[in-house]
Amino acid sequence: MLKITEEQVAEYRENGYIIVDKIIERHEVDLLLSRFDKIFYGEYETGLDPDEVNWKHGRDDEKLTRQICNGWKADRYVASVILQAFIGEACARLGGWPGTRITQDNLLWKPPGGRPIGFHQDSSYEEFIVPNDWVSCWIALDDTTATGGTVEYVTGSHLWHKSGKIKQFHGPSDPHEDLRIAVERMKKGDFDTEKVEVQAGGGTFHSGWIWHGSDVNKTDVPRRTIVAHCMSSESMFNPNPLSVNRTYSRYKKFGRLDMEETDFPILWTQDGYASPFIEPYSARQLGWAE
Ligand SMILES: O=C(O)CCC(=O)C(=O)O
Repeated sequence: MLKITEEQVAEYRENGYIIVDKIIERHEVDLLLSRFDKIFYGEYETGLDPDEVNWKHGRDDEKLTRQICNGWKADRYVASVILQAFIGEACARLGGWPGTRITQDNLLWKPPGGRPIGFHQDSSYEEFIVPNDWVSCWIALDDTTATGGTVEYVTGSHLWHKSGKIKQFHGPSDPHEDLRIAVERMKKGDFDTEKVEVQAGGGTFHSGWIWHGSDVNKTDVPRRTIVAHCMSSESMFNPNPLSVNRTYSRYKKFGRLDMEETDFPILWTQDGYASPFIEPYSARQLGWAE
């Protein structure tokens, strides 16, 4: 079971990400791959749509990187892998939090020839949360290679200024457009990037403020990934009406800023708590309505 060390915390603080050889087991990788085939074809095990379906078979461009957010709500097999306490513990340790909630999972599928994801800072998209600081656990479901459109980080860029949303997230012809503007603003002459090459089951943890994206998949095999985008267990909705998120602010209750565990479950806290429904739900003993 993954345990984050002091050295990894120091590396994360300096670079904005760490690479980990193994996060989940091979049988969990195989389980998720078998669920990808269903979810991206619109077959939802719980009967509930994921929060975001940015690509659907037959509806969208075959060359786009396919993306679904909060697949765990649609599929309890996905929940059984991505809602695990050790992922929450690792994120809390890296983020310096007392505990971890999941904001959303991301299922990503870049086919051969699949187009880029524009370079961005995740937390710019999380303005509806206070504080909007994410730690994300990015897990490869295929072995990744530099030419295979794997994720790429701009080392140390989590310490740059906070930019807003980028012009084009999905399939831009110039994935570095907004990154270049950030680089000019920071007066950075040059900077280092790292393309993540790991075996299936391995991956990374990255800061919500690190600049990252991914290029075209130039290989003849797909690159599939699942990401747990996590926040502090103490996060609240942003009371600023200008910070509404069209999908996730719908979970805010009238007159309240706290977040419901049903929508944003707690994976782990230092006091030994996790949302009690996760285990029976992942074990398929409970359905959504229960
Ligand atoms: O895997 C990718 O191509 C991008 C992933 C990403 O943007 C993220 O995990 O925040």
